[in-house]
Amino acid sequence: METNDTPSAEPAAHAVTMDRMWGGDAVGAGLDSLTVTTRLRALRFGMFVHWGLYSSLGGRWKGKTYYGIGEWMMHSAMAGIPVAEYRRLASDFNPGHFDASAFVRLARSAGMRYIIITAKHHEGFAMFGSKADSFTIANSPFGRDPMRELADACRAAGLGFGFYYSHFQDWTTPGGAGGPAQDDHGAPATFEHYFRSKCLPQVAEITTRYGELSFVWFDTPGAMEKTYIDELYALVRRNQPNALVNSRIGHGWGDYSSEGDMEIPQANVAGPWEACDTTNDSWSFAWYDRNWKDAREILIRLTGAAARGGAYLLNVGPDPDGRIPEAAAQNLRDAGAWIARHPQVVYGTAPSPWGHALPWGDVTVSANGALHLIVLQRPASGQLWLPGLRSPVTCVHPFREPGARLATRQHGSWTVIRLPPQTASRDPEVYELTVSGALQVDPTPGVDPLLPTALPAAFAAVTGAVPHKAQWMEKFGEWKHAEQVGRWGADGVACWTVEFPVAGDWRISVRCRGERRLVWKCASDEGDFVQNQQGATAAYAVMPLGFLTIQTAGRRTLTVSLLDGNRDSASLEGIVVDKGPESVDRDYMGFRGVCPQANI
Ligand code: FHN
Repeated sequence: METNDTPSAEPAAHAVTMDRMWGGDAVGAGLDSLTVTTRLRALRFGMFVHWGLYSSLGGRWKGKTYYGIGEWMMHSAMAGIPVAEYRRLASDFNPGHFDASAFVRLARSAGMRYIIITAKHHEGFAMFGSKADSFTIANSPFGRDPMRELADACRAAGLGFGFYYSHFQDWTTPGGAGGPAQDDHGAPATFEHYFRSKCLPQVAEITTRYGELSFVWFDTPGAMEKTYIDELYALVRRNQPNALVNSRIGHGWGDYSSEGDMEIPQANVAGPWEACDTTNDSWSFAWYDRNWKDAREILIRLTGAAARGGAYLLNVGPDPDGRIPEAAAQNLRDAGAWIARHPQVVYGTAPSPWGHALPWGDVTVSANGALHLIVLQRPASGQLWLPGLRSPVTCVHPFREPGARLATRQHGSWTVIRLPPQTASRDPEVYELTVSGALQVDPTPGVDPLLPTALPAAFAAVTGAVPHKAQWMEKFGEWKHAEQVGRWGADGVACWTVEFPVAGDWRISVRCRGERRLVWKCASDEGDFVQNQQGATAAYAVMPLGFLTIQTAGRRTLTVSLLDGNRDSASLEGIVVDKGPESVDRDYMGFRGVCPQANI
């Protein structure tokens, strides 16, 4: 993995490298896709645990703090710890406060239905005793088999259980990717040798010793040849006929796809998939990292994943004593309390028929066809504008008060719902809406009259410029993703088809980055346009262009072009449409792959 601190609109080398490292997200060969989708949606929320020797370092080596994902401490991109010195850490590894039942209790109270833990990460240290290698927890002062303790505790509590295993990268084993190029006798080390002597035997160990597994989670297949992956997948399938294998095994194998790290997609994703995410900014424990996602953010991201059709695997990093940091635990418990009050909104639901988040929140669908409107940002007026619902509404009520029917009215193609008075709680509100007959929705994005509406680049028709997912790190290994349009030709345009509920003046802002100054123009299909010059920096920011007059409500197109500025640096992540000062937040984001309001 390469670092790149400079965001660029270009398909940066490191991003290409990382896509290759992740092995792509297409799965073509594996268990039946529909069955896997149903299983993942029923589970929906899982606990990821990054725990290894690196946890004892916690982001610090020889008194110096290294910022970034802590499990990479050994790597030259972080502290660059020599192999022999790193291996010696095992003789002090003693996370004596590890308590598997506490992990399981936390997962359950968070509403998580499965746990996946690192059996071996890129450092090469096995968190289980292994006949294939001596660099294991069995040879540490700790001496216990925490994998067995956790597997047993999960089974007793009815949670799914699975292992993460780094099959390609192994930095301390000769022949492993990133590992020593010579063996202990000075002979050249081959990947073939590492694969046969360590990877395969260890995967055999974890898939035969711990009972039935729900998951085997591989990571960063990188340049591994297909024959190795074929063999590995076959081994897992033989030993664990029902375990789900993620797409990061590589070469299109796997039963479901893993999205990029820390990424909730903006549009519904077909087929079975899972997002993996962090509770702070690092997967493993980092002493300084208190940038916790609070319960609300966790719920926004979880419901965002559910509304896009996927599962959400949220990580915790045990501290040097083997305990999950209390701040993360408390946020998880708080999120779990909300989930316990709204289980039908989360588990087993189908994705939003709109295919994307709405300006005020998101939608999941129950098996009986009821819509759950998850309100993350309540309009001050208490009116919720729902675009494009074509089926007649039979009833809308607060999720937990079936008897309290809410008034609705129709405004063109919009259904307007009068919400009950606001409570003091910041928790997402949920309303259940039922329709008569089959559910029919026009997914065309609607411009909300009361809230800023983000129109992400991912939903634009683009010509003369290049739509591309930019990926970059802010701290080492902390990935950011942006569906954006770059490489703007002189004739380049990004065009959105949208529904305007009312005529009038609408402010148009661009969310962009680039160098120096950029001149953007936004035109409507009615002929009005607004253009303006704005400063651009390396970070995405929302820049207002001005007010555009929409003469006739209804279906309109908005077309954005770049009139002047450095065309190679210009990157457009989308536009924001709002009514002006009453609904303005200049820092309005809306493009982070979660609900637009997440960052207001
Ligand atoms: O390199 C690893 C990283 O340490 C972490 O395990 C994440 C989790 O998805 N996977 C790899 C990077 O994508």
